[in-house]
Amino acid sequence: MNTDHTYTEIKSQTEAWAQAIDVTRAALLPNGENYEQVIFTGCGSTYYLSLAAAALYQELTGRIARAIPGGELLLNSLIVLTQSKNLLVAISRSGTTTETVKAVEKYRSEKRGDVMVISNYEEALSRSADVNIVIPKGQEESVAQTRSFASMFVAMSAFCARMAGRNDLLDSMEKLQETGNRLMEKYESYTKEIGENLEFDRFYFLGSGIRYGLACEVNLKMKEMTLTHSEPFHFLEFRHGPMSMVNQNAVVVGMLSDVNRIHEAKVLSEMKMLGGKVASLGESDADVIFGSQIPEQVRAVLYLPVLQLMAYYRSLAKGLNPDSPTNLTAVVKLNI
Ligand code: F1P
Repeated sequence: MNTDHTYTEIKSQTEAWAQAIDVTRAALLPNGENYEQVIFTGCGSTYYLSLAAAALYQELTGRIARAIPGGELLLNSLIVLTQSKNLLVAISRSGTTTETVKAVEKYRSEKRGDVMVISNYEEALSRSADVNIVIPKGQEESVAQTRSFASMFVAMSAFCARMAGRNDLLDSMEKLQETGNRLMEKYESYTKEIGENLEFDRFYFLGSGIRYGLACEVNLKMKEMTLTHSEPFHFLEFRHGPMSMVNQNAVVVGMLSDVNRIHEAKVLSEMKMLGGKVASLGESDADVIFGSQIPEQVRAVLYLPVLQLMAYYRSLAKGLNPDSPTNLTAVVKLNI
């Protein structure tokens, strides 16, 4: 049984991050002022990426952005589409997921606005786009997205920085590659130990603001690769019911921000008091310390590699194959 692809893809992902920055720097981007709203769409991992994208775009540009799953944009488009001018950003590793492809086709046929695509493969979806960002170094053999997701996440972050006219943020992203490599080297054994501990039977990923979409994504990794009960929450939401589930068997992963650290760290210390195993990640003063000096808005990809490794090691410890999750295929193709 080959279980190496996921590991290799996680560990080599920072090269794809670098390519994502280069490609996005070189792209001819539209003027954000031409649109009343930007809609980010995708399915599964790439829908979660869309959630983070909409939050970051709106935070940096001050203009309206929202996220919707590809299937919802296809079947219930009126919940987001206005008659006014839209920019649709479709995100897809493969570029061939039926819901995303069909949603873009419908949007185009209804003349709703321009289309941008972020992908790892140059497929018809990308070729038909008004703006096309392709990151081949993010391509993967594995079913679950790791390197691909992170590469598209970096491209999305660079896109938002450029749309906000923040070249300073874009420049600071050049330090991501080196920091990501350092984090994997330093914290792989820490994350392995938690992942391999099968006394834990439930994982909660807490992330707020632009980090919520990432919390969703790492929760998905835990489900797909390890078949473990796992859920994402905004930090303060966790007190409103979910914390009933915390006991000695629970891991609570906190993706700490700088801006709201006091409030977030308080939630984590309360969960520790309830007996949960807490693992925190942040720029400083955390179990996994970034020490990157990269501005908060464009360094969020740094949360990913160690948490992907946690899922990878848990998958192996449970005797599963991380490269091919149960019941899943790399692309969902439907006859719609
Ligand atoms: C989206 C996706 C993946 C997921 C699964 C099925 O694919 O939902 O996120 O892991 O394997 O497909 P894509 O549109 O990003 O290629």
